[in-house]
This record gives sequence, structure tokens and C-alpha cells, in this order.
Amino acid sequence: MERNHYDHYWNKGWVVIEEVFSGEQVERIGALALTYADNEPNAARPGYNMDPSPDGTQKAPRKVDHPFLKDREFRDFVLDERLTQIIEFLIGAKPLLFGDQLFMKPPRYGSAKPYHQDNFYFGCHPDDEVITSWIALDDVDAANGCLRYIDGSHLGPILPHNPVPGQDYNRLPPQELLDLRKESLALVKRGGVVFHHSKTLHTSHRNESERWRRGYAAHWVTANVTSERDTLDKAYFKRAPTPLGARCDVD
Ligand SMILES: O=C(O)CCC(=O)C(=O)O
Repeated sequence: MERNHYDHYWNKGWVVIEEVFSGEQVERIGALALTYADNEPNAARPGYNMDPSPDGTQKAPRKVDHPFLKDREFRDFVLDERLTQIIEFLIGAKPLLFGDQLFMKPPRYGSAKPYHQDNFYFGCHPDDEVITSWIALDDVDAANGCLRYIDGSHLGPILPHNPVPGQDYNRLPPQELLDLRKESLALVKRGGVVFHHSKTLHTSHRNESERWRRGYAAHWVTANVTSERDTLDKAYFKRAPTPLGARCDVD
């Protein structure tokens, strides 16, 4: 972690830091992610947990919610001090984990995630103390659906987000409010982490490659943060010790 990472984060609203986790660690977590993904289909929300292939005949994992609650290995991984120390450096206070999800794009048909700001969904304040870490479980580039950011968008307001027809889990700001001339691609090797501010506009395209693209997204706040919604009501850091045996707070 260097000073230029900090400056990049606060100037652009996001930053990539390589080699936070080892190849072995991410390989193990990537394989574990796939075993949980197979058990996630949610018939009530087609397209949410599983992505259909272009011809509609096959499905593959898109998302696993709350991996932290599902397996001790996910917990130990996401609470790794190498990660939490970087976050503390970026936001200036101890990070508390409130939620997480695994985003997967299978080869050739991992679907796009439209532009959005996380804090539109979270409703948390102050927004400078809310951050997402996205751990690359595969090498990620333009072809397999890297994260893309509108540089500096964390300095503007939360935009309106309109419903996306047929996708109750996605909302999208009006196209004219997205300055795509300021779009940057966050290329990252497996084991690296992309960090973004809660207001930074971000998206990812469909996976056009023959490779997987898996990312472990974790959402953090400081102890100062409150939410106008129920975002923090079930935050992991508020949980008592659980049957899995790990404490969920990170302070
Ligand atoms: O992995 C993706 O494509 C989307 C990730 C995302 O929106 C997030 O981590 O906030």
C-alpha cells in the first residue's frame, strides 16, 4: 500500500492494489464459491442467482449472497488483516464488515451488471466512510468483464436509479447522467483487490471470454456510519458469536 494508491482512491473514487492474497488462497476460495453457487438457484428471481446461456438451454452461477454467513473459510478470508489494514488506511478508521456477495461470470455468458452507485442501495452516511473491496478470484480484464468506473463520480451526488425491465435486482441511472468519457477499466490479477467509494459509479460487461471471472465483494463501514434504510440492521459486525465459531466483528 503506497501513498499513490491513497491518492488514486480519493481522486478517482477507486483503486486497484495487486497481490493482497496469494494464488493458492484465491484458488481455494474460488473453488469453494462454485460449490455454494450450485446450491443457490432462486426460482422466484430468475436471472438473480443463475445466468442463462445465450440459447437459454443452460444456466451457470451468477451470484452467491452472504458467503460470510455460509462458511468459516469465507470469514477467515474476508477478515484477513492484509485486507482490513488497507481499508483502514484508505478510509481512516477501523472497517466493520456489514455485507458480502460473490459475483460470478461464467465463460461466454456471465451477464452485465449495469452502472450503479452502491450507496443508492445502502443509504449510508457519511458516504466517505463506506467502501467496497472486490477481491479478484481470477485474472480480470476487459474480455471477461472487469469492473469499470466513472472517474471522480464519488465527488458528485447520488443519482436517481431507474428500474431495469425484467431485472428487479438491477437499477440504472439515466444514460445522460453517465459521463462515459471518464470511464476507466480496473484490470486486476487474481489475488489483487479493487476498492471503490460508496458513491463511485461502476459497471461490468458480459464475459466474452472462455475464462471465468469471479469476484468476492465485501462492504464495509466505520463505527460512525448510520443508514436511512435497514442496511445495517443485520450487519455482520453486530452479530454475536455464531455456531460457526468465529466472531463476526472486526474490531
Ligand atoms: O462484480 C460485478 O460485476 C459487480 C460488482 C459490484 O457491483 C460491486 O461489488 O459493488
